[in-house]
Amino acid sequence: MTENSSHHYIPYVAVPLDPLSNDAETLGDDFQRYLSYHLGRFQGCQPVYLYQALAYTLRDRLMVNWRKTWGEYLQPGRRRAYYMSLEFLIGRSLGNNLLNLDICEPTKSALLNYCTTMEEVSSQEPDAGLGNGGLGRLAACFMDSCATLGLPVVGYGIRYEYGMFRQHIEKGYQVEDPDHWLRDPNPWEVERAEYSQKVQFGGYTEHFLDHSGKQRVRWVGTNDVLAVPFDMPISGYKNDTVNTLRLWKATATDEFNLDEFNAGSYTEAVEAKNHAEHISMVLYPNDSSENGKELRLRQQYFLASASLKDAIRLWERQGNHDYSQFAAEHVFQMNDTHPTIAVAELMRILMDDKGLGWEEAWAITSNCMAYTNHTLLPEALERWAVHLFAKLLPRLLEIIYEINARFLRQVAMKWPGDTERQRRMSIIEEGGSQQVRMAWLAIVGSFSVNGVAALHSQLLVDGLFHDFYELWPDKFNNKTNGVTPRRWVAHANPGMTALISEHIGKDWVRDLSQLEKLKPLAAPEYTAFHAQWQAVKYANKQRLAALVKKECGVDFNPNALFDVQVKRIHEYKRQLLNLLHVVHLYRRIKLGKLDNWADRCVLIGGKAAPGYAMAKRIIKLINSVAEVVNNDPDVDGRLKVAFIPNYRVSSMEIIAPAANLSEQISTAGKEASGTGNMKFMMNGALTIGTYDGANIEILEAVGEPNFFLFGLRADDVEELRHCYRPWHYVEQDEDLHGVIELIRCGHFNMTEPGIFDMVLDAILSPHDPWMTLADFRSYVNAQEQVSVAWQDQEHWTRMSILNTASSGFFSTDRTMAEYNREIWKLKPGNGNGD
Ligand code: HBZ
Repeated sequence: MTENSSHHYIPYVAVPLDPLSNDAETLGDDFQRYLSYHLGRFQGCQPVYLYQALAYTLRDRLMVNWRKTWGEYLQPGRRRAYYMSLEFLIGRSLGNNLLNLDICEPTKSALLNYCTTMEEVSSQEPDAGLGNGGLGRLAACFMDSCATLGLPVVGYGIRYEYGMFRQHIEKGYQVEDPDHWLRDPNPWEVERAEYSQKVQFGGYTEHFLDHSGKQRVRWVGTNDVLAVPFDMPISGYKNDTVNTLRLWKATATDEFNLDEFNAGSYTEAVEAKNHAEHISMVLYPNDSSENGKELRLRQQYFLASASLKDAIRLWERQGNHDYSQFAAEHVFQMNDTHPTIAVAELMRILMDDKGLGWEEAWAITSNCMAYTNHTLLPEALERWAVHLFAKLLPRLLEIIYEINARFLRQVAMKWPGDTERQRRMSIIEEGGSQQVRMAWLAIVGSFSVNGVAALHSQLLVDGLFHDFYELWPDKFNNKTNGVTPRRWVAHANPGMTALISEHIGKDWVRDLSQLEKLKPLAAPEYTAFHAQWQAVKYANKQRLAALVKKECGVDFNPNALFDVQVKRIHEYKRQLLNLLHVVHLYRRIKLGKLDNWADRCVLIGGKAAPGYAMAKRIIKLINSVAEVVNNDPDVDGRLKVAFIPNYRVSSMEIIAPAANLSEQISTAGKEASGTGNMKFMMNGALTIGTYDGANIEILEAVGEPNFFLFGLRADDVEELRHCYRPWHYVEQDEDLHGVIELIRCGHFNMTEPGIFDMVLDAILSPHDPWMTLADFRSYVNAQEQVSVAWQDQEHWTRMSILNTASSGFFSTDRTMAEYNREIWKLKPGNGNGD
């Protein structure tokens, strides 16, 4: 059903919605009503229904403000931003909404009658795993902060039926299981079929003269798919604001089916429905390389097209038709290149559907698109084969060619005769088979291009984007990432939250810079505060230890140093370097070299892309080392190693508050920003890290004495590349030699000989782009400083407090305020962003 289809609207007098009471009794009544009248559960039921009943009870409490917030944002002339992202890694919503609505306490007491706990109920909620890693989680944190700041920002994404795969470990190997997270109804979403949009694929174009003699184009003979929006409420923190995340589900259009029905092909018609629904069936699980699959391009265009049409619908519904005002009232922030086909799609809509000329359409498009880059890795830069475009999106390809032709004329004017530069800057890459360079399309079509940490943004303009920077220096800017302190501190770490609030008040949750006020409390004389700080961390470690026991069967002693690396498994993130250190510690135990020893529990977690063989083998190596170390009687509890399966948002909520040491050890210049580093810092972990991504800004904020820095810098890495000789390090370093030999001789894979040769070969190759062995010595030395520092618990605690106290900058409230000040320029609503 589309808005202008034959289904008509029934006007009715909107009933004023009264806010619902939030006392324990009313909450309990509503909860009970949902349980029995809506879900049909009477005496005794599985806890999942308690979760659902509670979620509906909370959703009711968001409705009044949801409606009010929409109303405010839809006022005529009000400028809005749309965050377009193929990924929103939301995790669970229950705990977060309870916090934001400020009804944790009455809800807890309402649940008392049901012989259950809040933990049990909230653990029933499946993670909304609609993302791979940092990029998707960042989008979710951004949504939270925009709501809290009252910024009129709508998120547009895809409602994948299957989110990020679930990982389990069999005999040490990763096994992927489908994540059918929507098997049970999702109580948070509201389907709005009346706002469905049609998205075209395939077909061909016809050029014709319209009645006024103007050249026009129509795209015909297409297979259309219907995009149906499902809205999720995004609550602001105690500010009566509820923003919207609109996720599109693909279904077959009625028209599509109708032809088939008429031809008597009932089953084919149903098949067509199936085919259409494939578009939103599954999230692609690659976090750093493109697979070039047609379905992925379909997803990208599906999102871009449906979202732009929806934004235009909203605007026209307010009575707007004068497109000269469109750019003044809209900004589309593109999360990486994934949705950048939006540049060409907006051109198409403005010209073909709205009848605007090229110049006018281009002025609008290039003034309302903005692009965020999240990676410098060449294998992650999206390119699409021209032939695929020609088949799937013929009209879009024509437009991209025209954008490119006009752009290259501009390049030729600025640098006459520089054909090499034209070749480099062309949106169409020539060569064996032509490719569309999506990042170039994004840059050419946007008024703002940003990186996600200071170093990353600098490297972009010095390297990859240099030609474009020379042409348009003012387009490029930095927006250092952040994380939301609501989920990552107030919700995940209630013990620390209460302790902080007791000393500096509660306002820090919405103004994280206030954590600075903790700094004086790090002074040696505040021993009672330090003891409380330690006690909170200890309790969090007990909670994590219980999880590790349950998931991995490994005993973690909460008195030991908890040394944690959780993130996607990738060679550039160097889980291998961590592992070489673990093996080094193991050898030290075996050799009796126990000077400055600190007992450690090393926790590693993360998913490997299913097609990334090396990453999968690294997981196997971690598990194999863990098996040997944990079962060797000589180790005697001094060292424990565990790989936590199925690492996801909800596991991080247990892990971050319990970490003592945060491993951020990527090859310098390769991690665009990192955001896990910020979650750990806020929760009082110390960082061991390279001079990379946002680590640099973390180091500057907390000061060198409170950070364990090691390794090559980005420019060292590039210099060394020409003359990298990994064997040189092995020969010069007895410890490294011993570690490599211990792995090589099969100590960790007695029953599966040779399986780790590929891993060793990779790090021993002079072409190893990640230069793991170059940083080994410096890393081991930094780890020794960690162990020494850990011996002095009082000093460690002071450093831990200083890390939390210095983490204010890394709130996405700050990040969003910067996007708004420098890119979006929106007027905040009734949040606290005024
Ligand atoms: O984005 C990450 C960066 O690696 C990390 O450094 C940064 O902090 C974070 C937020 O800015 N990038 C990703 O997470 N990228 C992906 O997940 C991805 C997903 C699909 C792709 C390519 C990359 O096709």
